[in-house]
Amino acid sequence: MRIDVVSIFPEYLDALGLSLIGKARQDGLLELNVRNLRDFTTDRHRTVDDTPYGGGAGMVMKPEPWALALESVLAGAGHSPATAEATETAAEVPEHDGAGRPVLIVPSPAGEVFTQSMAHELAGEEHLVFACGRYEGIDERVMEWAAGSFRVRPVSLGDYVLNGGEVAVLAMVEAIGRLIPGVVGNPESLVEESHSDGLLEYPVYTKPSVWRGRQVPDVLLSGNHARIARFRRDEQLRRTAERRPDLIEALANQLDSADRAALADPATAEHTAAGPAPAEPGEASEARS
Ligand code: JD8
Repeated sequence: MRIDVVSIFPEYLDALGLSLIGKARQDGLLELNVRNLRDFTTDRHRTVDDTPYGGGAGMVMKPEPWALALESVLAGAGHSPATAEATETAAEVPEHDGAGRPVLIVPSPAGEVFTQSMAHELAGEEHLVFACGRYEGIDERVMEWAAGSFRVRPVSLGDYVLNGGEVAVLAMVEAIGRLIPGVVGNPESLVEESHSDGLLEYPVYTKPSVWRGRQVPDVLLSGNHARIARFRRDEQLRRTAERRPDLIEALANQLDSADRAALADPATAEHTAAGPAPAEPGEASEARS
């Protein structure tokens, strides 16, 4: 997969040189290029913003530097930039609905919310381009113009306001990049994680089995895989019902009787999440403190 990012703070994306994504780039599983939008300005002050038409607070990002930067991305990927008339008639996109065109993701609080299923969808693409806005946003005509050469998708990370698109791009590139075959060492772990089965993931524990008086649920020490699987499923159901009832709603017709039992009567699940160990003789247990 090829990823291009355009930003006025290219250093923000340096984090994508670390960890799994950094290794995927070294291993050639992912090619990622970052361009500084200011390199596509033509004035000596490298101006990328101006006042908003219609008034209002803040500044808006100028269209021309964006067009020059995105044309450079297309040229870099061997795509011929769409000619003006092509953009005019973007509506009559050739019959193959432009599947060959790169996807231009424009992070925006006004975008479609990013999800794990969108991450899977985008992980199947050859070429993703991310346009990181700042200020009050990018002149809207840029997205209209870009539709002649890209499949344009405004995407939001979630219902809160950031100062720009860079943080959203960091999150999206990580969520998408780790789904590329070979990036995550053991693909098994991709199967078990949150949102993979519509439920939040179960709690995890490691040594020591008693830590500061707190025991690991002993079912996990039992070696009985069926009981362990049931315990974990019940924990997933309980957490999801508590923290994300909307997800339980969405899964309603996929829950079996054991699931409903766990949801109906939390106590049924064995040894719910780790609690204080029974007090040693003479030792006052925290719980009572
Ligand atoms: C891109 C400029 C800042 C937004 C005035 C604050 C995504 N989930 C998300 N929240 N916010 C963003 C986001 C914010 C951005 C830009 C994405 C470009 N800003 C603007 C409008 C209000 N300032 C985002 N993805």
